[in-house]
Amino acid sequence: MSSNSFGKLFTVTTFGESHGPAIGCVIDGCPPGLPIGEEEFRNDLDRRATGKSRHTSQRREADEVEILSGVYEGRTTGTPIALLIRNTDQRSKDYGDIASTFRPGHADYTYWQKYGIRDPRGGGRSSARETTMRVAAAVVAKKWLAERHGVRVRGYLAQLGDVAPTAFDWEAVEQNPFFWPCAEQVPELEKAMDALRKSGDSVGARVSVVADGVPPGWGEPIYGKLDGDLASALMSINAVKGVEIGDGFAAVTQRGSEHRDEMRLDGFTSNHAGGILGGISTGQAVIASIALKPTSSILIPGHSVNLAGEPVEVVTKGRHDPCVGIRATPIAEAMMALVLMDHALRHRAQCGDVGEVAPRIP
Ligand code: EPS
Repeated sequence: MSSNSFGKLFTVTTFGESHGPAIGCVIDGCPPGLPIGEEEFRNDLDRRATGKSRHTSQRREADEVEILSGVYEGRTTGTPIALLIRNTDQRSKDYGDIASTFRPGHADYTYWQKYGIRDPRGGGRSSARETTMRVAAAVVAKKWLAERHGVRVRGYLAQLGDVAPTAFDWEAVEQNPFFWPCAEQVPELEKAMDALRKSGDSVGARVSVVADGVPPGWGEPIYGKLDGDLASALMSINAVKGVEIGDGFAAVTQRGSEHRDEMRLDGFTSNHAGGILGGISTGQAVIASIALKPTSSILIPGHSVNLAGEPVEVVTKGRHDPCVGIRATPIAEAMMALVLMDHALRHRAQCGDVGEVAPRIP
């Protein structure tokens, strides 16, 4: 299967299936000398993992990273970094019926049509399990971006179904299982999710990611625009159906006088553009949002067809997330970090000698 790699100078290839023995990735192009240890993967992998609250899939994976290559005495060597995580909690019998049935809203039908063969266990390669390795690879990217450029990539859940945050506080985001920026609303969300889970249905979500500290100049017009690459990377996350950069679709009803971010010597007066103009970073925060569809694996019976070409009724068994968006914040951060890392190296390769150009708007 092709297209399991992305990036130009900082490339990431992931491999593995949800119920196979292991998942993994190979990162190529990482600059040498970056200190990195297995323990540094723990935090972000735990933030993304299943089974951490009653509001997500109850599959319990240890998600222990093994660094197989590319790191010597705790520092990257510039050679390919191979990371491996063994799968430990597969329950493939839940997928017995799925082997001969296409779950509505899933990749079952399209994988079958494309390849004529598929691994149905846990969704195989199409499972969100694969996103573990994106988050793992991004631990390396986040660390380099922070150390080399002071870039910080953070995300939050910006909408859950029809509930939107009524206040915003970055401090609150890491203190609840939803990555929700308003602590006061968390009990309301818990109640809504408990009711949803009982009903057997699912709901969509919106996740926003913000990268602070990105210097001006990253991104390559015309076909390697920073926003173009971000959109592609974010859209590659399971269940994502929409991507916005900055104000995104809200720009449709705005006037130019409102949308353009006026410039003063002491800073831009707004950031409707999401920190990118002409495909190149402005030096403001880079801001992107994604829309995640409601999980297709639900307990409510639905119509489908089976391999024999007969109409069937499907009820999805297994340990599924009633809202995949709840675990998507670290994944969206990861894709933003991987794209920024790639573009940092690409900018350095072509324009590293240009240096700081005056005037620079802070
Ligand atoms: C997933 C279905 C569930 C989730 C899985 C993603 O798998 P299973 O049915 O095998 O329990 O648990 O997520 C993960 C294992 C993970 O690490 O994210 C799906 O259909 O995408």
